[in-house]
Amino acid sequence: MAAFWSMGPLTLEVPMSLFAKNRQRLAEKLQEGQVVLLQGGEDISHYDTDIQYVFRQEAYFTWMCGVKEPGCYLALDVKTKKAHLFVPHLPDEYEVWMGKLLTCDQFKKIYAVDEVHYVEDIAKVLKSLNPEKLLTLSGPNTDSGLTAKEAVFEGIDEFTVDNEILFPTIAELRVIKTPEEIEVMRYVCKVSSDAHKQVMLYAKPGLKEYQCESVFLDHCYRIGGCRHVSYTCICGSGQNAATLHYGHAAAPNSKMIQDGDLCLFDMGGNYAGYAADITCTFPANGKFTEDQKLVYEAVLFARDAVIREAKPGVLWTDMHLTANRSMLQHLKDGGLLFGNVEEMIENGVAAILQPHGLGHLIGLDVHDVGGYLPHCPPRPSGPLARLRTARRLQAGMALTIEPGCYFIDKLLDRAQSNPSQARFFNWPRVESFRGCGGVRIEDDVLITEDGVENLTFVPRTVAEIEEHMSMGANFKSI
Ligand SMILES: [Mn+2]
Repeated sequence: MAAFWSMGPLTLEVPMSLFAKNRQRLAEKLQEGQVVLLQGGEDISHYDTDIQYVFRQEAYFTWMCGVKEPGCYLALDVKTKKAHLFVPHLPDEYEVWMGKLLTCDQFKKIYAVDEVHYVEDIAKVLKSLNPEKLLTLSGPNTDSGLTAKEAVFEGIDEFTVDNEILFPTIAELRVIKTPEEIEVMRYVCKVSSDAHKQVMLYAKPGLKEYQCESVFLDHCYRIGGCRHVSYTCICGSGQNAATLHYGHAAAPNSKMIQDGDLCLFDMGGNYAGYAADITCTFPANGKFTEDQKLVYEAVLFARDAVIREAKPGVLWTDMHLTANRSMLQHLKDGGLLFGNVEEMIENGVAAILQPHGLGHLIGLDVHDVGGYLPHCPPRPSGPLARLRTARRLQAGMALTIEPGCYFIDKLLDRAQSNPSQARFFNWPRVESFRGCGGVRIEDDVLITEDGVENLTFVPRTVAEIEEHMSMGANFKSI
């Protein structure tokens, strides 16, 4: 029987051939005589205690083999295309605490790799492969500024190591998703979409934000088998919707939701390492006010414009501007802004209302790798500098499309005191929106040969949201 990873009946079976294909794609980009060596993640303790964080595998390692245990290495011999997995040789007494220890042979079957050895034999085994070069992974993550973890082991000094070839090669391969990877992304986006729909049914004034978060986590895990979410849930209601990364330790989704609040909930499950990243904004009481509708539809028009225009060959920076134009035009039509939309963009008005980029690559990392590789357009300066990539779209890329409009006091104050921006705002009208938070609409999409496949299935128009919520706790006892 073919090997697969799953969380049991009714969850997606992820075939190990997905990872074999990734190794195959990598080997095709490299030279005979090269041996790739990746080191997986390690268990991390809470400070000085013997309690560990629930382990999450490092994403490049997942991409190569899907191995879920800590403390492993993977070698890929380019000449033979053979994958050698190295697992920790755990002492027998670990069985008491961890259950039966797997043999190398069992690991080989579970992960469908060619050979399995113990980590202690790594130098010996690699030597027997006689590599001209050992390729290790080292390079910058352009979102975090941190560096990928480079493999090390005792005895590595005896090999010729190259740590420059591998990083741009794998990062580029990770940008283009295979059909097998797309299946997993469809699944995790569907589970996350359904979880958002459950939250919208459950939400009502009088609940605390974290109770909504809890419903999301429950659905993703209980129904979808997603043990993890892809990032800390952002569940902002009312004014908190204007805090882009609300939900952090100092603001743990603990406000009581009020009648009249908009809820901006940005949450995404994670399955087999693959991330979803979806934002829904909806009125807590199930009915938009006219003002809420105006802002919501400005953002929705921006999303719709990008979905219409995104396709291979198009620059992501142009998609960002397309979204800006649609949103600003709609706000102008609604009486919030005055003047020429192009002049607004030139003067940075879009970034007052939406201080973040249109979206980002997504995959094994929620802000996925490959945004600014050496062969790609560099990070723009000015208002587009926040974009996590400036690339031209290609079929097989997965991205988020997440325009937003927020009423952030600090930025509005800045615009008000800057004459080149202040002249575009209808201040009496804009002032009445202060404190109302904001709107973000975030979909996860796949770039296809001729456009976009939206992997997100949640109510999006005002009518769809109100209809969905009419079946929920505001209107029925559920
Ligand atoms: Mn996102």
